[in-house]
Amino acid sequence: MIPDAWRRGEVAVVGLGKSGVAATTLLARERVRVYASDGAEQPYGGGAALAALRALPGVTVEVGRHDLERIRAAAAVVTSPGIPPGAPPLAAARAAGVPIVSELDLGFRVLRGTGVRCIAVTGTNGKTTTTALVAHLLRTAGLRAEAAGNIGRPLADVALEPQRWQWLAVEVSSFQLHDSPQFAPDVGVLTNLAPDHLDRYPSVDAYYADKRLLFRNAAAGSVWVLNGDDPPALALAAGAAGRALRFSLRASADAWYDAARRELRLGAERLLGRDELRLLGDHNVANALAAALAVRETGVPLGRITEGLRSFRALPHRLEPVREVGGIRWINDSKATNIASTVVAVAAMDRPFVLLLGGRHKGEPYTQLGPLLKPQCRLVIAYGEAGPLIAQDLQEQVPLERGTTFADVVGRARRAARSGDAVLLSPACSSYDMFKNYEERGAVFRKLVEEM
Ligand code: UMA
Repeated sequence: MIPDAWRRGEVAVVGLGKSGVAATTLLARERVRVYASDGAEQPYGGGAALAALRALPGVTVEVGRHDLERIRAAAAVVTSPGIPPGAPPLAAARAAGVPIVSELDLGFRVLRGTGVRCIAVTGTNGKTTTTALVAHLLRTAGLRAEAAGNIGRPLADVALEPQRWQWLAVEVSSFQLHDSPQFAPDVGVLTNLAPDHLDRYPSVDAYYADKRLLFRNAAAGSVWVLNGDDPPALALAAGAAGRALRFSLRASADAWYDAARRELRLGAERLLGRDELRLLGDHNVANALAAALAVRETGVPLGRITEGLRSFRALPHRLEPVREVGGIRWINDSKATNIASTVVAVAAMDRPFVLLLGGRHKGEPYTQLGPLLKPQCRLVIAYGEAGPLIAQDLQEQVPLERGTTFADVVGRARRAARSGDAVLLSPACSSYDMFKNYEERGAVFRKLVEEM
């Protein structure tokens, strides 16, 4: 629950995107005084949300600056995932000895009191699909379950509603784990580990260290669902209290893919055939196995899990087939904001394809994509801020063109692709040079394809 010290003083909420807006509203409901600030003149949360916050008793809202004096004097700071740990308001709080907790931790503290149980999903890739799968499987089994966290709905927002959930499927990013001392899921899933977010972390180890915080409150009753094919993921969980279960695409495990029979299995039991799972790529088989294993731990019978896996469809922006035009399949994988995700998308291609690659560079070289692209990639169209770097890294290895605007990029793809091909938007970069976020990038792609 909320510490008494917070009620005696004032809590500073830093950042007013979705997380900050929900955290402020929740604190106000818990009768805590709040100073909520955002460094931008127009925070992500938007005008209507801010007006609603201003109307709450005990809440002061400031945009365009953070009052560092006021933050230093706060009883605690509640931070949003998008705020780097070194940002001035957090540095000021830390220097003044003010405890910093994440919005996730705040939401969890309040929700724990309602008795809801929690399956947390983290990892570099596949966590959103796995989280959505977990929620879908639980609901198919008739349980009251909700998906929350990095997938788009802050935990603090879930804590605000009167609805009593039995289970939460919570996607947690490394950013959210950073300041979450009390977060303690009943079941924790680690999908995989690969370098990411090198624009925010000084090293891959620093990023992995935040991921390891999933296990910080591990107890004898904890259950960990781990990727048995991913040595770094297994190493990260080594020594954590509780029971570890593994999923694998390669060998028999607690959940595994039997390649010879083309079926997904839970130990000795058959879940369903590969063709019954309507998702592209082996990585999605791994996501399905992870979700099945986690949900089986809640007591859902196998038949219900199979039913849920059969009825699940790809999420928007994640290897999402948009449309076929003139025999060309257009695929929106805008969510691929790092090289590991693009590698996964390329591996899922079962036909020649044109690849749209670009956006804001995140630190890793693109050269590693070359050998994977050679067999089937007809053309790479490099665009955005990262365009020159991508061209430099790949032009010796694959046919490559430079695009300008996003419409120009899509137009070039249309001219280059032939009937029977795919056009894959899997940019390996963040979208922030041209778009608000990856969702907007995917939506613009979809619109251009639908207008064809
Ligand atoms: N800001 C300041 N001061 C600073 C820096 C930033 O005030 O020094 C402000 C910005 O002006 C902005 C706000 O902080 O208004 C942004 O907060 P935020 O980026 O945390 O945005 P939210 O809307 O709260 O969204 C966050 C997650 N965003 C990030 O992790 C970057 C969302 O994940 C998540 O869905 C949401 O909380 C609900 O839990 C998005 C994401 O991109 C989808 N996640 C990354 C990923 O998946 O790779 C980790």
